[in-house]
Amino acid sequence: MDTHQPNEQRARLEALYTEMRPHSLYPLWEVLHALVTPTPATTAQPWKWGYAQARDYLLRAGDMISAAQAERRVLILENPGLPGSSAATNSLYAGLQLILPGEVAPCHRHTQSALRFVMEGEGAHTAVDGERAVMRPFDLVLTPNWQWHDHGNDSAAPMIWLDGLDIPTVRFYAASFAERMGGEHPATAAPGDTTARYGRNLRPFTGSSAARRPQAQPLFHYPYGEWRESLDAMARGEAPDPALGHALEFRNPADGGPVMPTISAHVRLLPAGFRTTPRRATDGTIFVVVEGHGRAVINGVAHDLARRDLLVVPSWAELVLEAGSELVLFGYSDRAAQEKLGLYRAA
Ligand code: 1HN
Repeated sequence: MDTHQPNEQRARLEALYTEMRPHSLYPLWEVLHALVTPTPATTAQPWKWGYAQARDYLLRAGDMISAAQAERRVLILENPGLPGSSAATNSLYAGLQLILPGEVAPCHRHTQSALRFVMEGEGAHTAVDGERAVMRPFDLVLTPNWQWHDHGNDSAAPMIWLDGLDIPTVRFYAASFAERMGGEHPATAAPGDTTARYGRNLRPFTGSSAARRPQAQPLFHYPYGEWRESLDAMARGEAPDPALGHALEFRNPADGGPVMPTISAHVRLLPAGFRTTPRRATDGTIFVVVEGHGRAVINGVAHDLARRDLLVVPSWAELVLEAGSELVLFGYSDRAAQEKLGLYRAA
């Protein structure tokens, strides 16, 4: 509103506000510009978590509390600009989960959609509705909305992965439901069965992907070996996109769209020495450095990137990526949801 008001008008308005407040009534004209901003406004901050430090705290927690006791032994990567929210961006959550040899993270399901991106370790598994995905470094594994899931580590080493969930989104809609089964889901299919049926541009001749898994999200394991090879082929075949480098999105084979209704995931490769042009997008993004080193310059502030570091780039922050060596990144965001809602923009 026009802030040049006579003192007398101001005093009368303030008196009116004071009278209305107990009745839960407020003047829009005092807040309109803060509600409807010309460009995205968020208190979320750009932030980088060094992997070595986070890993050290996580392993220390591993000495103090079991996976069974904790239900999930996870360190939340909370955005310093969203304190108390357990959120990395306005809509998404990120955490680092540790599962030690012999442990089981008990079976449960919830309306939050989740992805796992393996940081280290090999041979532990996530079971989705009783089908195991045996996980290797930098594999992507999905546990879509309302699917039973448990984790176990039959290997001899600790296993750590990044959890990405749409917890703040589900909280926004007040649509959280959860159920606990405990223990491990009884086996329903051999490990790799879904990948064999849906992961190679095939599908069963009869039936639909929804018959296999609700909401037509059959595939839940995207191995590193496969996506890395695709990225490499792309990098050999053409010049990088100036703003993105070489980028590939993970897709749901049932509809060709993003991997889950609320979360999109992608990988990108920047050749050594490559520097992107500045780019902004409305989808705040959480990145993992899979290979190489370099820098992310976010709103003009540089963050050094080393292998396995984690980075959050909030909505509409200007991002420039610089590859010191060949740089490979994994990223996830709420682009999937924003596109459905007609909100997504990039510039
Ligand atoms: C969850 O189910 C997992 O299944 C990890 O591993 C982290 C954070 C909040 C709510 C549910 C998991 C989670 C979670």
